[in-house]
Amino acid sequence: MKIKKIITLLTLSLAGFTTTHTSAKTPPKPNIVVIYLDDLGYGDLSSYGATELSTPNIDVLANEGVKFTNGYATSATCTPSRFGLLTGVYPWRNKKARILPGSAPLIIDTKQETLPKMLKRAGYQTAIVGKWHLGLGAGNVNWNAHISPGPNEVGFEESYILAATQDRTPTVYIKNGNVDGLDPNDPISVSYKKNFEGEPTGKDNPELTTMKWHHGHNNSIVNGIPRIGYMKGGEAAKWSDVDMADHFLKKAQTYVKNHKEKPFFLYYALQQPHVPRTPHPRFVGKSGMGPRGDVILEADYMIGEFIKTLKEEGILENTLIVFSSDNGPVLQDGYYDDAMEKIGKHTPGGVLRGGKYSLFDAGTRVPFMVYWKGTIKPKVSDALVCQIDLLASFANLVGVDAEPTDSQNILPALLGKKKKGRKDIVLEAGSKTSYRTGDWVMIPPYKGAKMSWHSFVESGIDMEFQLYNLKEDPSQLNNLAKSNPKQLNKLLAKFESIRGKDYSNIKKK
Ligand code: NG6
Ligand code: CA
Repeated sequence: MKIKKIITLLTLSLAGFTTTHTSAKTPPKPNIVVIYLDDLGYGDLSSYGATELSTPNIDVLANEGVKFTNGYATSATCTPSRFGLLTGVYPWRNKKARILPGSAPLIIDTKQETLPKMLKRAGYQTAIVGKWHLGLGAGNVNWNAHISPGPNEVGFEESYILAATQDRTPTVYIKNGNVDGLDPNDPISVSYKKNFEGEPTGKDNPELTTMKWHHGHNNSIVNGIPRIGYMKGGEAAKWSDVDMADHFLKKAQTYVKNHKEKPFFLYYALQQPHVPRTPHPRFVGKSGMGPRGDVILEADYMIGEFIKTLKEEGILENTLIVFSSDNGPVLQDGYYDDAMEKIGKHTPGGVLRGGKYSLFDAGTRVPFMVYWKGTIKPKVSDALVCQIDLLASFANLVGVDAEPTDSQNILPALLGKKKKGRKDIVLEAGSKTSYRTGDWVMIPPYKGAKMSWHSFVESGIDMEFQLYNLKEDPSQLNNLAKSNPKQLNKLLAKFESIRGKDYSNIKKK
C-alpha cells in the first residue's frame, strides 16, 4: 500500500515535472544587432519620405519590419543618446553625459546595468564595432598602454571602436582597449588643451589641409583634415578616413561569421553622416548632394552588405535588427563640404522642425525600425518608442531580469504586436529638456540663442512656454501654450514629476 502510494506520488510529480517543463516557454534567443547611425535625420531615408536620395538597403529594414513614425533618441546629440541607449537611463540624470572630447574618461559606471551586460546574463556573446563616444579610461589616458575601463568593462566582450568622433583626436582605432596597429617606437600623445611643439594645425597651416574648417575644427591635421583636439605620433595606427566605412563593415562581418554558433549581440555604430564626411572614392558624387548625401549612400551600401552576410551565414531569420540614429540631422557641423549648398530639395528632417542640437522634434525624432525576418510582420507603427527602452524590452524577450532604470518594457510595440509604446518621454537637447506625451509636446521656457551659432539649426529655445500637437502640427508652427493652458499645465505637472523642478536655466527673481 505504502509503496503503491509512493509510486503514485512519484509518477504524479514526474508527470507534473514534465508538464511544467514542456509548458514553460523557452524564451527565443535571436541574435540582436543594433545598427546605429550618427546624425541621420528623420527625413534622410527614402523609406521615410526622402525623394532626392535612395537608400534601398536600409529601406528593406523599414518596409519589411516595423517602421516607427514616433521613434526617439533620448537626446539631440551623440554622447547622451548613446548613454541612454546602452544604460536605459535618461542622460539628464548623468551630468557627464554631454558631448565628450576624445580624452574624456568613461561616463558609464562599470557597476551600472547595461544592455550588453543584461544580454550576457542571458547567454549572449557581445560586441561593439564603430563609434563609442562615451569616454575611455579614468582620466589621463595613456594611449600607449592598455586603455581601461571602456566598452569591455561595461558589458562588451569584444570591442573595435573609434574613441569619440571622426572629427576628434585620437584618430586611431582601439581594439579591446589597445590602439590597433600602434608602433611602440612611435607613441601617441593626445591633448585637448594645447598643441605639441612643432606639430602643424589647421589654424596655422591651411596649406596642409584638404578640407576647410568652419568652426573650431582647426587643431591637429590628419589625412589633410583638421580635427578637434591635438595629437602627436602613432603614425602607423592612424585610420584612413575614406576607408572607415569598409573597415567597420569588415569587422562587423567577421564578428558575425565567427560568432554565429551561439546568440550574439552586436552594436554596429556607423560613423556616417557625421563630419568629416569622407566617402570612399567609389561613392563620391553618387548622390549629387555632395559628401553628406554620398556618405548616406555609402552607409546604405554597407548595411546592405552586412545583411547579405547574415543571409549567407544562414542566420538572417534568427537575427533581430534595430536600426536608428543618435540624433537629428545637421548640414554645417564644422567643415565647408557643400552640405548646405548642394542640399537642393532634400529635407534631412522631413517635415519636422529643427535638427541636431534642437529641442524641436527633428533633434530627437529619428528613423527607428525593428526588423526580424520571418517573425515580424511589416507594419508602420505610430507607437511612441525610445532607444532607452531596448534594455527592458529585450530583457523581456530573452527572459532575464534587467535592473530597474528608465527603460520600459515595450516589447509588444517593438515587435509590432501592439499599438501602444510608452506613455511619455522626457527629451533632451544640451542641458535642456522637454516632455512628450501622446501627440503633445511641451518645451518649458529657457534662456539661450534661438539659432545655433555654428550650425544654423533652430535650437527650439524660447523664453515662453511652447506647446504643440504633433499629430496636427508636426512642423511645430502653432504654439498652443497660450490658447490651451489646461493642457500645458497637465504636461508641465507630469514633466516635473519625472524631471523634478530644478531644470530651468532662468534665474528666479
Ligand atoms: C560639437 C562640434 C561638432 C560635432 C559635435 C559632436 C563644435 C562647435 N561643434 O561640439 O562639430 O563634432 O560636437 O557631434 O565644435 S555628436 O554627434 O558626436 O554629438
Ligand atoms: Ca551624432
